[in-house]
Amino acid sequence: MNRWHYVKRLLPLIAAMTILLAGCGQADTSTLIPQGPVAQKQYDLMKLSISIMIGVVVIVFALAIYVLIRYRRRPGQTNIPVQVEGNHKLEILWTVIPILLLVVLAIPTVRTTFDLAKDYSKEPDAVKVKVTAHQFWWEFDYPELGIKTAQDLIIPVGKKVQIELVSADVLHSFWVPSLGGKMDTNVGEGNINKMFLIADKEGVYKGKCAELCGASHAYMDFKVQSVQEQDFKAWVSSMKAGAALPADQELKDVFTQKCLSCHAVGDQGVQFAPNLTGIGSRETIAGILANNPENIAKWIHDPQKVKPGNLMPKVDLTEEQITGISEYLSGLKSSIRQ
Ligand code: HEC
Ligand SMILES: [Cu+2]
Repeated sequence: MNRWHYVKRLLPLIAAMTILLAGCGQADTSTLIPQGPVAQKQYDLMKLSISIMIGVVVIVFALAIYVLIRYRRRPGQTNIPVQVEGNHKLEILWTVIPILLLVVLAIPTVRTTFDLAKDYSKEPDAVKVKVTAHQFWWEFDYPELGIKTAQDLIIPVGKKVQIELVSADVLHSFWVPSLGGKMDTNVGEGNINKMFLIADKEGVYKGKCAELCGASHAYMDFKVQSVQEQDFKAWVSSMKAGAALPADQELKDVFTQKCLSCHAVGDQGVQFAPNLTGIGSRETIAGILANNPENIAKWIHDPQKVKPGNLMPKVDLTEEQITGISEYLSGLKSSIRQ
């Protein structure tokens, strides 16, 4: 079989890959479509380094192909061509050029690295958030504002959000591709990683745990939602206003006994599991299910089926109680997505 036959057979695959991969970009999840200055700087570095690498590859390959053709062994040739080993000019050339390329790459890389490592914890205007990663959910604590939430990180547009990262159990990694990251969350208060994010526009940006952390690592999703400043303030007030327990006395007792032993609603309960204040307004349930009463019920029915290995057990409840609690939770709105 001649060699072009292989190339012809590969062509459709290469064409299909090109089309498929070109379709990857989505403004809410792609590092290639940055939505804020941090992501933009990271993207600029990627562009610079990839351009340099492409330049090197093209030139080296062109030279190699030229040499292969130009100096190939011709029919009847028996002598060895002139050798250039130890040629000073060439050796200096191919030492100096890579050094120059590395300098060109190093200057913006070092500058950006220091820029992005700035700590705005003392800046009054920055919003401070302490992020705690858990198997398999995200806790967002706003110490200066006195609120705690989970799964959806709400931030004001255009403001610096200074983030402290810790883990409650194993190593995780905080990554919002279109805004910035990724950075590990370490175990122990002595080992806090810091970073900041800024969102240019209003929007919902998908986040991921980027470090294999257990059975449901792939489901450890979260969102960053950026809203206008006044909407952010309204959200903070609505979260601080707390939330009522179920109106029905029986449901209230069941919920208090069986759920508030781990969860919190308003100022009631325990902070072991996601704080459920405002859960009715979140994008998702448990970070992955669309937010509606049916999915809340599905979650309560069997949390292990949705997210294998997570720390919420199957709670013994009647069908009626599950429906009642799901509707109650669905009604726990914050000022976002009423
Ligand atoms: C032993 C502790 C525990 C108990 C008891 C418990 N949960 Fe959970 N719950 C968790 C944990 C841990 C998670 C986070 C799971 C994950 O996403 O990995 C969770 C998640 C949830 C979520 C999703 C939260 C979110 O942020 O999207 C809902 C809703 C929920 N629980 C409702 C309930 C209800 C209702 C009850 C009572 C019937 C209950 N839970 C009892 C530990 C508990
Ligand atoms: Cu994780």
